[in-house]
Amino acid sequence: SPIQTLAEQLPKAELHMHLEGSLEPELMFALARRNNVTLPYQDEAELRQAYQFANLQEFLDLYYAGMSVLLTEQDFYDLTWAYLEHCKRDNVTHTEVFFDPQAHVERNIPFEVQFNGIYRALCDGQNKLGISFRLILSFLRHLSEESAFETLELALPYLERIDGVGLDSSEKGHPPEKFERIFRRCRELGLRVTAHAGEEGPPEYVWQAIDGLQIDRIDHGNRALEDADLTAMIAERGLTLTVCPLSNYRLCVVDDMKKHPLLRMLDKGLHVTVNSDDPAYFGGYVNDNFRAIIDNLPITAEQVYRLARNSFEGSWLDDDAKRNAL
Ligand code: ES4
Ligand code: ZN
Repeated sequence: SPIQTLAEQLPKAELHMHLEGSLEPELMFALARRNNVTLPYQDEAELRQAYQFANLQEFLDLYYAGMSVLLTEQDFYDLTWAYLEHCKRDNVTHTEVFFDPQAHVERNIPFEVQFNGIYRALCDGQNKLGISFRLILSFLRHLSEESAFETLELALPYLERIDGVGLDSSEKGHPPEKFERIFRRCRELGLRVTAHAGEEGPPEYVWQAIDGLQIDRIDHGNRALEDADLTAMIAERGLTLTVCPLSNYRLCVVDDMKKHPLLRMLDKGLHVTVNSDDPAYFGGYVNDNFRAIIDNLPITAEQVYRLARNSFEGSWLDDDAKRNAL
């Protein structure tokens, strides 16, 4: 359709993508062979069969298991490079990616190994593909505050090359207030801050992320819609929401793509963007997410433009780069 072509061809920024969630089954098996890691699946097809999730935790269990093949700097490079090639295809010209260092440090992969592979690929993406980037260190909220502080300590030598921090993993039972001190410290260090909030957790967690963590952006934010005062405040402040349509569908945050709240969010004046979250697990990259929306919601060309513009405006590019982006 013309509107799908428009969405595909517009330059876009992606603001919510977990690098470990871009590990496609083919690369997972290739790295397993390269590293002599045994996967509990016969082949790629059997692994894909397992990607049926009733909630966030069922996904996270497979997401952490899948990472077991990532051992060397080259593995992290290959993972990141494969994602950047998808960006190129989708005309994603700027990307702000998360990585989960604690998930690898726990497996005895040094921070330096992870960082060097990821960062070298991102620089190659900038130089060879023209894709600008920001790198976001995400803390795992199911782990302790102490573990987050230890991780920040490991990251200190790299902070010139890390733009912000995030908060991800199991939301229920791990409210943002658990991380107020580490987020304050990160802000004092000059880092940008964002957090997953209101994906499965209640509106109260979105309030806490905004007031307690002082976030610059909200990852997901779907359940903010349950609280009219909260919704109005987010619109008033112009906070960007990084919405992930296919993720929402595959994790049963919405039970039908035709009921996805994206257009309602736009109508309420929220600064919404479209993102892939964990593209290898949820059925696709940025353009696939636009297609899911366009095929299921009565979206207009103006709204597609708005989403693309929001993606750059909500990014952590400087004002000059934002103006030149679209
Ligand atoms: C995630 Cl979809 C989602 N939610 C929370 N944490 C995550 N880590 C990777 N994907
Ligand atoms: Zn996410």
